[in-house]
Amino acid sequence: IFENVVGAPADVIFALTAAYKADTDPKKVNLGVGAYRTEDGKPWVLPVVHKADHILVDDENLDHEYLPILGLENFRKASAKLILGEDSKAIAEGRVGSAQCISGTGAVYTGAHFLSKHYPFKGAACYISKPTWANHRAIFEGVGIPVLEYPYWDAETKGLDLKGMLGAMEAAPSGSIFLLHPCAHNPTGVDPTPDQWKQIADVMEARGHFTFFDTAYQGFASGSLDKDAYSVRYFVERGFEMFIAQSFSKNFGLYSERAGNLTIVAKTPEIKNTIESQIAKAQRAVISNPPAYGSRVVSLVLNDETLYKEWEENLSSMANRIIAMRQALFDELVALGTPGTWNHIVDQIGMFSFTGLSTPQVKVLKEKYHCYLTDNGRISMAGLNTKNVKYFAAAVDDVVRN
Ligand code: PLP
Ligand code: TYF
Repeated sequence: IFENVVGAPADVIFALTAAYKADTDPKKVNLGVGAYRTEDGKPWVLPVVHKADHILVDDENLDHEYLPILGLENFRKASAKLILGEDSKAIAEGRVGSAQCISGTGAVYTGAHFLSKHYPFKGAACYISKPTWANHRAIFEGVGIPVLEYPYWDAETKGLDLKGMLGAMEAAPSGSIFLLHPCAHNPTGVDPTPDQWKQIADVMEARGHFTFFDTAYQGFASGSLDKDAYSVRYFVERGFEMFIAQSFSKNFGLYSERAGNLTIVAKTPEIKNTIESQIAKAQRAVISNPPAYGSRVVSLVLNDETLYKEWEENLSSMANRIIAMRQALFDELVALGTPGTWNHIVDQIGMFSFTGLSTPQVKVLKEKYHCYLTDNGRISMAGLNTKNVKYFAAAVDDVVRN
C-alpha cells in the first residue's frame, strides 16, 4: 500500500545531536541543540525541580487520573501570570484564557490550528522572521496557513534589520498574522530594544495585524523573568489581542516532560470563553488531555514563594554561565586576532549566538574539529565551557583564516 510514499528529511538539529553522539573523538564539542549544559557539558536537573520531584513523589493525594481537557488549572493560571505579570489588568478584567499544551511546540500548534479554523481574515498568511526556528514554518503550513517571511537579521551589522521588518509589516495585507519572539530570538540572539518594540507595535496596530508571540526562553535572555516579558506586557498594555505560546523546556529544564501553555488575551471575557471552548474541542481530538507531570512541577514552583525564589536563582545561574561563555569566546577570538568583528557574540542574548560563520566554514568545523553546529552558523552557547572554549575559538580562528 505504501510503496509510493516519499521519505521525509530528518530534523536538522536532532540529526546533529545524533552525529555528535556517534563521534568518538574526545575533543568533540556539541553546539547544536538548544539545551542547557553545565560546566561539565552535562544536562542539568535544576535543584528546585529536584526538590519539586520529591514533593510530588511523597504526595499521597496525587493520583494518575486524567487532567481536564485544558489542563491543570493552577498551572494555566500561574503560566499566564508569569508572562503577563502579577498586576496584569487583562487578567483582572477576566479576558485572559489558557490551555495547557504539549510544551511550546504544542502551544504554537494549538494556536495555529485555532487560527486555521476561526481566524476571520480568510487566506491570511502567517509572517515568520527570517530566519526563525524551523518548526514555525512546519506548524503553520501543517494547518494550512500560508507562511511568508519578514526580514529580521541584518548580515551586514549582525543585528536587527528593523527597517526591513517594519517595511514588511507595512506591506503585508491588513489582518496578517505575525509570529514574534518576545526575547532571546532563536536562532539569532538579537532582540528589539524597547523603543524598537514601540515602533513594531505602532505598525502592527495601524495595519490591524494579529500578534502571535512564541516564548521559549523567559528568564534566559537577561536572567530576569520580568525583563524578558517586557515586549508581551507592553503589547498587552497597548490593548492588543494575542496568543502567547509558552514553553517550560528551557527555563525549567523539563525538555522531555512537555510542559507548555497557550495564553490567550481576548477582547472580552465572553470571547475568551468561546476561544477556550473551541480549543478544548480541538484538543480533545488530538491529545484528549495533556500530561500531568511537568505541569505539576511547574505549578508547584510558580505557586510557592520559597520555591519560586529558588527557581529564580537557578535561572540566573544558567543565564550567567551563558553570559560568561559569551565573554570567554569573545576574549579568546580577540586574543587570537581572528579576522572580523566579534562584538555581536557578547551583544546577542539568550541561548544562541548567530556567529556569522558560513556553511562551508561550519562544514570544516564539523569535519576537521568535531565541533557540531547548525549550517547557518548558530551555536548553542551552553555547549561551551571553560574546558572547551579555547579549543573552539582556535578552530573558528582557523576556519576564518583559511
Ligand atoms: N519556540 C522556540 C522559538 C523554540 O526555540 C523552541 C525550542 O525550544 C520552542 C518553541 C518549543 O520547544 P518545546 O516544544 O520543547 O517547548
Ligand atoms: O532550536 C533548538 O535547538 C531548540 C530545540 O525540532 C529544538 O529549540 C530543535 C528542533 C526541534 C525541536 C526543538
